[in-house]
Amino acid sequence: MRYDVLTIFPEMIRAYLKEGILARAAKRGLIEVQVTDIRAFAGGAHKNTDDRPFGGGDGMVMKPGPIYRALDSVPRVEENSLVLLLTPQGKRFDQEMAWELSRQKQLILVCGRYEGIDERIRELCVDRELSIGDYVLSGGELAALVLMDAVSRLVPGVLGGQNSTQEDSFEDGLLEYPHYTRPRVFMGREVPEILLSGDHEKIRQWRRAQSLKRTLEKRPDLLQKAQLTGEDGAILEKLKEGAEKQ
Ligand code: 6GU
Repeated sequence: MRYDVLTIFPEMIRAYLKEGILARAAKRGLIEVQVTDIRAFAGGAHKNTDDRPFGGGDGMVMKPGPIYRALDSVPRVEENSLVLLLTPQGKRFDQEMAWELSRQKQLILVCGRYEGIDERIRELCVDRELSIGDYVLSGGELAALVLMDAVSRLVPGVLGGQNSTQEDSFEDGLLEYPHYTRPRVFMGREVPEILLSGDHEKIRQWRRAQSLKRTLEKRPDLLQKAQLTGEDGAILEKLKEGAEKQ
């Protein structure tokens, strides 16, 4: 996977990629991140990348020229490599979209700043607009990093264990079960007995039930879309009965 990130704050992107899973993935050649400084494509003595809005009003708008030329400078791995604009107006990014994007060879991410970017860039150059949630960030940089993180961990080989993504929250539409490591007793609190039993089938059942319980308690909205088995349904019924009795 190759990412090209267009931004007026290249160091914001580079800083996050210096450490952690993404840094390791880049070192191993599983992902490549090229950061393009939009300002390098701005004209004039001041290299302005923004200007006042036609029609008046507060705030500044990112000029189309620098972004257009920056996009033009990005080598396309495929003829139809996706150009994504990060904006709160975009479609909400989720795990399903992360999987879909992880199958691309190249993602070109345009980080908007200020009040927005000139509409003609959206019309001429952008394939899709994405948002990471219903709140306003000062720019698309954090959103681009969120997207690259979520997508990269789905690229084959980026995570150590092959199964590590399958058990993640949201992969089957449920939240993850609780995790424990040593010591067996911490501040007087013991690790659930069953996890020490060595009975893998029992452990699997306990974890599944915990996932269902947590999802019911914390994110009942997720249960509508979750992939549930008959066994899951029975567990949920019991959990709901228990809740009614209390
Ligand atoms: Cl992608 N950009 C900005 N500026 N704010 C956001 C966002 C993106 N997603 C949520 N809020």
